[in-house]
Amino acid sequence: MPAPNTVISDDQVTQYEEKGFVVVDNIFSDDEVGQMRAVLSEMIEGARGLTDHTDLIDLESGHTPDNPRVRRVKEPFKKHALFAEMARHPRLIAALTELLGPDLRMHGSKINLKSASYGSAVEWHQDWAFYPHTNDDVLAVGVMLDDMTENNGPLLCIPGSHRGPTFDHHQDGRFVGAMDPDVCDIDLAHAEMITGKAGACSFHHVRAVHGSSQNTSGADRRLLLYQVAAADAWDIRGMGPEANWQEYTDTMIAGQATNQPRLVPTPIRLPYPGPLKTGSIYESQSVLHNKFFATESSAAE
Ligand SMILES: O=C(O)CCC(=O)C(=O)O
Repeated sequence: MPAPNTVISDDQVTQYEEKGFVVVDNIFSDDEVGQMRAVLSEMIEGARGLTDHTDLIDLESGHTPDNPRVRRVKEPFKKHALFAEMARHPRLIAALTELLGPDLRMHGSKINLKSASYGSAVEWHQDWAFYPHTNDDVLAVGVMLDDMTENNGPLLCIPGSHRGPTFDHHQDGRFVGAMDPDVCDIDLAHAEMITGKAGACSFHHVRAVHGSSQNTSGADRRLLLYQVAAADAWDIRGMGPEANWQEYTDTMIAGQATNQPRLVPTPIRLPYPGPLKTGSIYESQSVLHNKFFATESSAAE
């Protein structure tokens, strides 16, 4: 494994700690990005003919069986050996070790396709509202499978929000996986764009407020998201990996598993009562009365 400081600098670690997010270039080579794109293409071939979401594929609202449109591939880490291998890539592990320590567990994974012209927005939220843990040494890695630019619906993140409250992600008494932009007490105008070249990775803290607009540009924005936790951060929902020791150990990507969670006081709101619509963040957010990001209906057709 390369020395950590050859992958992520001290300044980048400080930026992550202070802002709650950072981008590190060149974690993956062009060849590795090409391999991931090729496997992704194979995975979404099955969308033709589908009339509903599956446990692998989440469909855009404009999808038809003859004109397939995929919004998300679910749990690529578990569903294809390449994505399990890339999660253990020495350069990625070196960066993660600096940010979370040496013992690392894959909590979940997904690929948001955000295709050119119509790829869906993701409303403002904190991942912490979905899966609070016993401590907040938890983050999401965004592996850029395309260049993520200011035009193709990049991640937007509010600096410093990882040190603030956990906002209400409920509407009419049910979890909807999004904050009401008019009610939450945070200045969304302070959002910073997270951009980078294919092969770069973003790292955003589990409590950081983030979202992204619809992709109305002509360029795809495929983003592989690995949700990584320090091994001693345990999902407190009771449905998490702690209920299954084998799954917990199988999802370790570096270091040692532990049955001794580290408890750190943090602001927590549980995602209960659960969402009316389940399956993905897009589904749970689809019922929102007050959306921040515009949806161009022509683009979604
Ligand atoms: O793909 C994006 O732009 C946002 C991803 C995200 O925040 C999520 O899927 O939870």
